[in-house]
Amino acid sequence: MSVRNNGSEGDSLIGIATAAAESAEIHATKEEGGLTVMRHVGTVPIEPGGSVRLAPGGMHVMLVGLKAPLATGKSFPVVLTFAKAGAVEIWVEVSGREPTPAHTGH
Ligand SMILES: [Cu+2]
Repeated sequence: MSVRNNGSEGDSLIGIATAAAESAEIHATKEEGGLTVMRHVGTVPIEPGGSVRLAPGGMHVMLVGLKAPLATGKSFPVVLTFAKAGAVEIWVEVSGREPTPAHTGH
C-alpha cells in the first residue's frame, strides 16, 4: 500500500493497529552480508506531497499473532496513526500471495 501526505506540512506514521492481529509493526528490509534482515521502524516520516510505499521486500507492515487465518478476498480494517493527522482507518484486502521468505526470519 502507499501512504500519501496531501497536507502542506510533514507528518509521520507513528503507529499501526488492527483487530485482526495482536500487534502490527512497521518493518524495513535490507540486505546484510547476503542475508535479508528486517528491522523494526518506529516512525516513518512523510514529506508534504510525498508518499511512502509499504510492500513485501521493502518497508512493510507485519502482523504479529493473527487472531484468525486471513481469507483471500476478505477485507479488514487497519488504523494508521500519524503524529499530526491522528488516527486514520483504512480497509485492507487480503491477496492470495504467500508471505515472502524474508518473513520467516522472525
Ligand atoms: Cu517484517
